Amino acid sequence: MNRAQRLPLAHLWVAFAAFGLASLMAVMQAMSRAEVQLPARTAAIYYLSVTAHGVLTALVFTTFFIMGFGYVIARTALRRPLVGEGVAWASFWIALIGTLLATLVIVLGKASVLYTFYPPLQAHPGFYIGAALLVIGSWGWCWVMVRTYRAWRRDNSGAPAPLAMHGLLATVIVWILATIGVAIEVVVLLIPWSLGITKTVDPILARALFWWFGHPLVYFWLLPAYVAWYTILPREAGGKLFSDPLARVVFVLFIVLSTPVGFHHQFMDPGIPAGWKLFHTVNTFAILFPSFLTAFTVIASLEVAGRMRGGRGLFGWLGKLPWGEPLFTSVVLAMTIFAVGGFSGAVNAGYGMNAMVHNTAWVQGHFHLTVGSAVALTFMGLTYWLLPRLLGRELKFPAFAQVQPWLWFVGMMFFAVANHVTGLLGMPRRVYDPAYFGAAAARAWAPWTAVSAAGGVILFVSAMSFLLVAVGTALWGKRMASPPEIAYAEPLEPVPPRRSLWDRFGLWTVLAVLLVLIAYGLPLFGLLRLERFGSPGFKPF
Ligand code: HAS
Ligand code: CU1
Repeated sequence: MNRAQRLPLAHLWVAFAAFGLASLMAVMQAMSRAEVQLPARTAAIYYLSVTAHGVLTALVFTTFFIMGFGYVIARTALRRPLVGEGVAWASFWIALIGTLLATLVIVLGKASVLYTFYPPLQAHPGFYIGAALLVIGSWGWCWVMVRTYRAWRRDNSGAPAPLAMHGLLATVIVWILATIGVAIEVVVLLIPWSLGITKTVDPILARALFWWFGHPLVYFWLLPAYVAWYTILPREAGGKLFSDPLARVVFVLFIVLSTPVGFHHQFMDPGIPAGWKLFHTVNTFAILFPSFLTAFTVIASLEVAGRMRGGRGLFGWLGKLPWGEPLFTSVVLAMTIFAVGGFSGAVNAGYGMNAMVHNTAWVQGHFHLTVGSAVALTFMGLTYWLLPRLLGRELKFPAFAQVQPWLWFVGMMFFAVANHVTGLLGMPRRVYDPAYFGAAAARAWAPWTAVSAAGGVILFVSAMSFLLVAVGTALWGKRMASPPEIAYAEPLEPVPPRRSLWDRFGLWTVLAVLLVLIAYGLPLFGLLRLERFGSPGFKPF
């Protein structure tokens, strides 16, 4: 392994450690929701566990994986060393220290506030400070990514950006816009309040700032997966990318539309005028469009691959695809699951239908299909592809790597479909006691929570198989004389040699900022002008 590989690998190992710990908690939670009487099962442990699971998967696993993957892309797609490797390492340590601090406080039972940390639930200041350090570390990553791109741009002023880097830059811009909201929430409202400097906090204002961050956060997770679907999958499938310009349009649409949609998480909240909720709804439906484009382009690319491999007839190309390759299987199953998750997302986004599913188990079903599968399963597939290339070792236990994505797929179907159904039957999310104090309605949930617990166990086996392959490869994988190179898919038609409108990141960022100012500036101003009431902090445990 040469020095350049150490930086991404350090990030990946933190991501995997977080994932392993979170998986252990997940299987206990799935059983607890089905009323399996595990030892030491109490409400306090349950909420501690749900907080740790949410933070370690949604915030730590994803962020560290994306940062590591981003460095790989910047170095290999731009074919040059990173600018500011020292800053990259410093950012890694800042993010890691923040993660360890927040995790410690959670494990000590002093921050059972769930990953959304809604006030007036109040955590120990260490939780908010740890989260802030994680974000500050990620800003260092953004800085290195942008500096490296600009150095490349100086030497290649008229050329189109390599598509993989184009997608990663979109990710960086979405992340910077998103984190401004949560930075204001944490620094101005939550840290002073948890330290006792301010006595009360305004929960609606805090929630609005959180969802300014919380929705683009989901596209910060998704866009690196899309980079893999567009630039790595078609090549690994033995084909070509169906359309390069369509992919660029998709990433640009995410830059512009990811943020001004957050009120779709607050349809049921008071204090936000209906007109603004409508504005965010229109934008939400607009942002379905780039994912429809993606569905079209990736399926077309797979068809191209299947036909290049000799597939004939309407569906004959499907059988010709490389189903034995772990990257391929993981990503295709992740995409298939995402088709279902996208459907539940569209349901969530409708004001009337949201009233039916909001705060029910449906929502946890939705996000396990999206971030928990479309994204996480893609990242697992990418790991099977990346580790041999970064470590120079063959994948250890390849049979496990082949079966693991299928286990994830089956486990997730059991888990998430059951959660969608119990949600429709009225089962709340995030509630420890599934018997609901003996309520009659709760009895209808029991068969389904058993299915979802079975799904949880299958997912756990899948997660452990993944970790076994990753750790096994690092420790015992056979050294390769010449590891495969990191290379990206060619488009079906050559990319025009001149930089196009879709590569004008400055222009798209300005448009995105304007939209954020309209979507948040005015309603936040309105909220601040209302008569202010605050809440003291609550610590139920
Ligand atoms: Fe969501 C709640 C709306 C996408 C994550 N979402 C959540 C929460 C999370 C989350 C974590 O409008 C819970 C937050 C909390 O804790 O309270 N979501 C949407 C919409 C989309 C969407 C409209 N969500 C995501 C993604 C996520 C994610 C992506 C993570 C990565 N979501 C909502 C709403 C709520 C919500 C409301 C609030 C609910 C409430 O009341 O609390 C869209 O972006 C979805 C677009 C996707 C598609 C699918 C396209 C399909 C593709 C694959 C095709 C390939 C195939 C393979 C089929 C339109 C691209 C073929 C295979 C061959 C072999 C050929
Ligand atoms: Cu959202």
